[in-house]
Amino acid sequence: MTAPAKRILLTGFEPFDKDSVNPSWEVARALDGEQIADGVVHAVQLPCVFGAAMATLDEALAGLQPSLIISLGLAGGRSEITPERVAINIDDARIPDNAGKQPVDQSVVHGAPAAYFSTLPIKAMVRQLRDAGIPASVSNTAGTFVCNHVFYALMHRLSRRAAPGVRGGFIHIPALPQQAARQPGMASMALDLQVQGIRAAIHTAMTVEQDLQENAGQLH
Ligand code: PCA
Repeated sequence: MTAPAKRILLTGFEPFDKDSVNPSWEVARALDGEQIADGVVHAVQLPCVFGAAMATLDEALAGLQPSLIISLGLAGGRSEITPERVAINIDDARIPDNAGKQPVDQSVVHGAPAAYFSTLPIKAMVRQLRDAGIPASVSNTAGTFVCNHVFYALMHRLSRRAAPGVRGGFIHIPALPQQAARQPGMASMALDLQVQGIRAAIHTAMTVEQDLQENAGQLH
């Protein structure tokens, strides 16, 4: 008898900042139901709202009991797929979220640690993507908006659960060409390539135990 497939939770965000599309949700829903390695993808859309995004994530975690959790978000202006290294315990919003909230210097989780590292094999993912011809780099900041908020909440939850082998983290992705066409000069990546990249990243996270020890640092 074959073992039941593991559950992979893949989240994406609804559009924000008056946009009509968010590639993070387009990628997540394109992969929904797909089998990758020995897991099956379950796509869940998160509201781009402080607090509510965390609540929706909590529901999905409780309902699915996934063994891998990857949250995706748009990083407008980035040209590469960027697995994030670290989530920080701060909400500091330059623009309002979709409920009009704009917190300044508030903790994501009061009294919790300043930061958590991703438990995804971020360097192995970047290597895998580059080898497949897809631009990728490790990012050392997920910002201080709703993406970092969800990333921090996810890592805080995982750090408090005795669930060995459960990994999680966050990947920022570029804008879609249709978004860049409205903002000339903005970097973009076609949806197909983004989907291919996230599929490869998930496969790496499902199959590579130990991350690579290769340089992905930045001077500033
Ligand atoms: N990107 C935003 C929030 C939602 C999204 O897709 C961010 O980087 O915080």
